Amino acid sequence: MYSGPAAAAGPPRRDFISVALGPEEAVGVGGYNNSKAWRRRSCWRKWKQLSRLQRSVILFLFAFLAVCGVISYTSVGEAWKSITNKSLDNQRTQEEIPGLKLANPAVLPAPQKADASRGDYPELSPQKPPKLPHVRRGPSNLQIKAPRRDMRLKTLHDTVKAVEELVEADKAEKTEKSIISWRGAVIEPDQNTEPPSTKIKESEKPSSVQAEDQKEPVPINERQLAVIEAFRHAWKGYKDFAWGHDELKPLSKSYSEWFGLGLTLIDALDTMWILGLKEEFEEARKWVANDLVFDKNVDVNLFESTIRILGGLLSTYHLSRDSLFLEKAKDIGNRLMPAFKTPSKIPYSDVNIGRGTAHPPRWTSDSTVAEVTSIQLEFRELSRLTGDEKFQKAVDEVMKHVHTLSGKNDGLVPMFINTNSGQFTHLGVYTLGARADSYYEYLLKQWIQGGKKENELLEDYMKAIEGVKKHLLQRSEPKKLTFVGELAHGHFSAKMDHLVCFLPGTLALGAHNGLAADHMKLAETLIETCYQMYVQTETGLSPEIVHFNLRAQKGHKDVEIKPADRHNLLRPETVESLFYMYRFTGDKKYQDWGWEILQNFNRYTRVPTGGYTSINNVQNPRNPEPRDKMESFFLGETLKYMFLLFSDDIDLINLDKYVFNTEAHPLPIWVPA
Ligand code: DMJ
Repeated sequence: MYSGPAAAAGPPRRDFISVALGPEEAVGVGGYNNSKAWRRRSCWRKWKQLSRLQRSVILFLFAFLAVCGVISYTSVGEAWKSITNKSLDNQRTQEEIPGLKLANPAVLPAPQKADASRGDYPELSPQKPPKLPHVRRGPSNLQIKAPRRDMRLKTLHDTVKAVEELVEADKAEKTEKSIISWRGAVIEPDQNTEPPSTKIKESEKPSSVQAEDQKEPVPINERQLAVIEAFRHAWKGYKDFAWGHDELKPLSKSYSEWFGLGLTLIDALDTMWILGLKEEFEEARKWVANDLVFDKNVDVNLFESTIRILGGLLSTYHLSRDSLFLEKAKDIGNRLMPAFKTPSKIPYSDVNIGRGTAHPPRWTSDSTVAEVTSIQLEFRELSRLTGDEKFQKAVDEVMKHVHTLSGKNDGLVPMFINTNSGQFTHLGVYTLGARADSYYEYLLKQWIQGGKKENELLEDYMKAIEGVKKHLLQRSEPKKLTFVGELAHGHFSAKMDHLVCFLPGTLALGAHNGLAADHMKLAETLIETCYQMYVQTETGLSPEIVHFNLRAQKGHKDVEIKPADRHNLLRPETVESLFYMYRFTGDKKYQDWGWEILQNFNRYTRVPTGGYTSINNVQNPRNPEPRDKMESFFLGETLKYMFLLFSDDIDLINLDKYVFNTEAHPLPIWVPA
């Protein structure tokens, strides 16, 4: 090695590291001497000639290399790779959605790419690990050769810490990979972020974040295939005649707009995921990426857009892990927030999502009780995912306020609430049907979502069910069907909306979560009644509203239908409850009942050129009077619940891990049972 003229001329400089050997030491003045003693002495002399700084630096380097060597032998190679992948992914995500930076990346699970122009999405194609140049496998992967630039400058302590972080990141990535799957296999929810206000204790961390082996996919059966066929037929109509619009008008081969936000398409996204309709999903995703714009001067109903759009996007995000859907959910969530700017904090019914203004309906300053109390699952989840508390705060405040209100009757609530005073209005009328229904549903479901800790919710739910038993239950003649009627100023009415048929499912869900066993008994009797609402009509399809006979009359069935009530809107509630009942009891009769209903939908509501239609008259099989409209919930809810009902795979949306919003969009339970 060349030592330069200075080294040859005088004593070596001591302010830099030099391991250059002078000619005498290198070869030895008296000729070549390679004895051990000579070598030891020579090395020692060299060492002593070094400055203190030089010695410290060499010692430090040795220590550094030794520690890195030991640690990296086990895991650095893989971890390194994972970090590199992650940073590549993040980089891609941000490049692909310019302007859409994650507000709180720290609390978000690692997002998948959100490529607006790309048609595919990661989980649908075989999962090949991305190729990384120059990264070898195995223990020798201690990447001292090619560490990241910033790593070279780290102190030993920092390095060890960084290595530990890499190991953690690696574990997290492995877990994430193991829980992403397509329909038919386990779909694990992403529960591993914390609600902003409640810290989940280490011991309560959901099982899904521990590595879980995936089980074999359960094959799809004949009935499920029939649901897929029905969905495809409905989708064909929507695609051909209403693409990107709110609802299909299958007879006139056109569409109707409500909010102008592609309602059916968004409502159907997670159904397609669950049914395994990859191509359809991919096409719909493209539309969301390229054409779904919320910056529009349009009034939307807060409740409907929350349960269908926000709920649909959130659940699709959870199933697909595609950050596109979360970004869209954040966008619509933010745009809905002006609704809460009222004197009482009880939200207005309508919001202009482009202008950021909100207002009640033209004729009143009241909001509907079910509407203001059935947006909580979605906004709470949005807070959990974004780390932004404002969403949860706004909806929790509504629940807390309603909890304290007077005007309830043994836990039963009136149907209206004033946005100025915050008080119930139109007191004295109690129903589990329209305008109150999902208040009861969301009491239980929020309690489940939050890990069964929010006692006020449970208290209100239990009280309300007691109120139902005390005031609203009656038995019909001749079959003695137990039904849920209504109470108006002390007068019982034997009227029951089809909407009430959500109740058996909700009761069963409560019983499954440890609530009173008699709730399950009640669920069993009520689902029989709901089924009879179908069986006792000429088409085998339920009308919108029935009146039960309280007295036996010759030639009369239990169910009476008024001319104004004999329409069927393809609603999901009975099928929804059948799904819960089958999941919790395993009694095949529930599947058979659902199968009959599907066949009757096919018989009376299917439009040959594509799509299904609401009908005006369930009592006339020869002419059910098609209404020329396919509601978005037929794809979002009815067919989804059908598919799940016919499945024997309890992990296909496991009810201990997911809670369905009122539009059948599954959201993760924060602390699963
Ligand atoms: C859906 O939008 C929701 O299920 C809501 O809670 C009630 N109405 C329809 C379905 O019938």
